[in-house]
Amino acid sequence: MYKALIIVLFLVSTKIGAAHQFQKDHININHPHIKFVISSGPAAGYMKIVNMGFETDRLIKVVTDFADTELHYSSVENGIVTMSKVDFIEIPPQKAKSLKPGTHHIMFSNFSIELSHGISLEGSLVFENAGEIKVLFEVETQKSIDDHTEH
Ligand SMILES: [Cu+2]
Repeated sequence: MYKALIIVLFLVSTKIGAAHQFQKDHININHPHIKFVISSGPAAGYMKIVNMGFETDRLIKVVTDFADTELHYSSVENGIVTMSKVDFIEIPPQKAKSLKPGTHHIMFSNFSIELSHGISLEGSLVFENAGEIKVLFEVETQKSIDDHTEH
């Protein structure tokens, strides 16, 4: 009985570790990662942001020392993908917002480092209410089979 319980607890904590998430106040950042095609970039950043608070919060900027960043929104019209810069990404209260291909994402450009699959890069997400949240972006090639984008 005890043995089974210990195994269950171990599995649960392992799962949390593997989930790769960061939290501050009411904001939880799940699996921040950067997908690249060529090692010099540009590359897009994706993650799931959960707002457990009772007020809307906004991601207003991303700060790194390895690249320039912009917040982007992409949409498809008549089969053509258009990307445009946005001033913020809104996270409604008690909701999760996924930054993923085909919608809001972070655009990284002018890299000062070479991207390679499996490395982690430090950065900060700045929110209007929650303030600065430090995260580690996991770097993945676009071809990665282990695709967590839909999380
Ligand atoms: Cu973009």
